Amino acid sequence: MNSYAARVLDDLKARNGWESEFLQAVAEVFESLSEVLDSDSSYEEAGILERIVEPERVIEFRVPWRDDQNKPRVNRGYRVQFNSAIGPYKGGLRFAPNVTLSTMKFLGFEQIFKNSLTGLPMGGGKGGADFDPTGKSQYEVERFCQSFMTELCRHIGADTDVPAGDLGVGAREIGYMFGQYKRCRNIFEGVLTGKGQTWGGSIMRPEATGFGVIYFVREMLKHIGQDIEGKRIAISGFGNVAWGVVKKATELGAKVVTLSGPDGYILDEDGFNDEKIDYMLTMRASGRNKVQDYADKFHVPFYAGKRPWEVACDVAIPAALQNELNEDNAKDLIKGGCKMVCEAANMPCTPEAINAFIANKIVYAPGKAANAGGVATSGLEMTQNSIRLRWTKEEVDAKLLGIMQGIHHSCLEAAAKYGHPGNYMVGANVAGFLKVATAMKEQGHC
Ligand code: 2IT
Repeated sequence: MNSYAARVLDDLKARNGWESEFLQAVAEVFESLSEVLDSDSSYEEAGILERIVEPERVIEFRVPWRDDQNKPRVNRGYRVQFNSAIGPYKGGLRFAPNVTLSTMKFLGFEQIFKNSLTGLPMGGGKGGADFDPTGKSQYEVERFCQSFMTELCRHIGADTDVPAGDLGVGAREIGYMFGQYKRCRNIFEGVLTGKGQTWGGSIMRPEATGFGVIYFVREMLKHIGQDIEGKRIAISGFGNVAWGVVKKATELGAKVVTLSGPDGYILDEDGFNDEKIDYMLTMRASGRNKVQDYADKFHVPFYAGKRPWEVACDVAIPAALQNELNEDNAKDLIKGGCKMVCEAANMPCTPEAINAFIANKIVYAPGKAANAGGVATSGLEMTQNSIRLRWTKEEVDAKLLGIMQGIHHSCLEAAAKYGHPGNYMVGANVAGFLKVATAMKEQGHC
């Protein structure tokens, strides 16, 4: 690692030692920046790294609500407004029991570079709460969302900070939060993305993350002279991102054979059809968080407590959680003949797993490049809200495809220019960083 980057990282470790996910995300980016920093001292002179690891603002707040038994409950809410050098803060809200400030900071940090890669004017932010939606009633979720937004509404706005969904936050939660924002602020504006289709939401936003991932996979395959048709794909998760991945992969003639949940994974050798794809939505809406329901319904094998990476595949797409795919899983994939790993979740592969892929010449794409189609389409939703127009499916899809092809090109170009041809991780980190760092330098020491 470049000595300036190493110094800033050591200092961060000394001060933020317990924020392990955040430190992991920073270390990966800094590692990738070696050649950039070695060849140009202006980043150090402008103190870019010290500033870029420090969120512009962190908001942490109490979220009091009552459950269906009228029992008082309290959760911890967050919004990390990380970097606004190239646009208003933009990024999702995650409701999950394991959310900590470290989770929010790692996701917010990743979002800076991801949003930069889309080419759209969006800064980086992330938020959420340690609220567990599993088993909660619709009314509990509604009361929680209203309480959460009662505080958050004073910190966000269409030109300040535009949240969206993430794990545990879908169209229903965005609806409850938008309604509460409007009551509190008396403004109807594009303050959240992933809105309903009749009140400002962009067509295709629900599918966009997964579609974008498959567009990216197709570009990577094209680059090595291959076609996506006929490819056997193993994926993890069964939520919004996995749903979009399965839908587009199936449409393009690939065969997805797995899904996973906290309870284990299912193996469906027949691949997916419309009924099975729609059933993913039913499983998600049930709030049970169990993928075994799929196995029971379609009579396919279920492997309790296991990960899907032991299944032979051509392409693996982790679409669930950070650090869900470790070195042992990576070795299983390599043994099973996997040739490409494309991250649909944020930071799902551990650093050891990534090293194993690169050492074994597996084509590996980081989430900040491959899953940027979601936030990119959020950016398109913001544009439509600003111009008070609604684009057609064809218009949005064409723009999404163009953005994913643009990201693929930027990654390869930056990787080649800085001495790591074909390395999508280095390429994504460098290309994402350069745009933000240039803006920060031009805007002075702020
Ligand atoms: O991780 C992500 O990029 C998201 N959760 C989507 C963020 C957004 O603002 O659409």
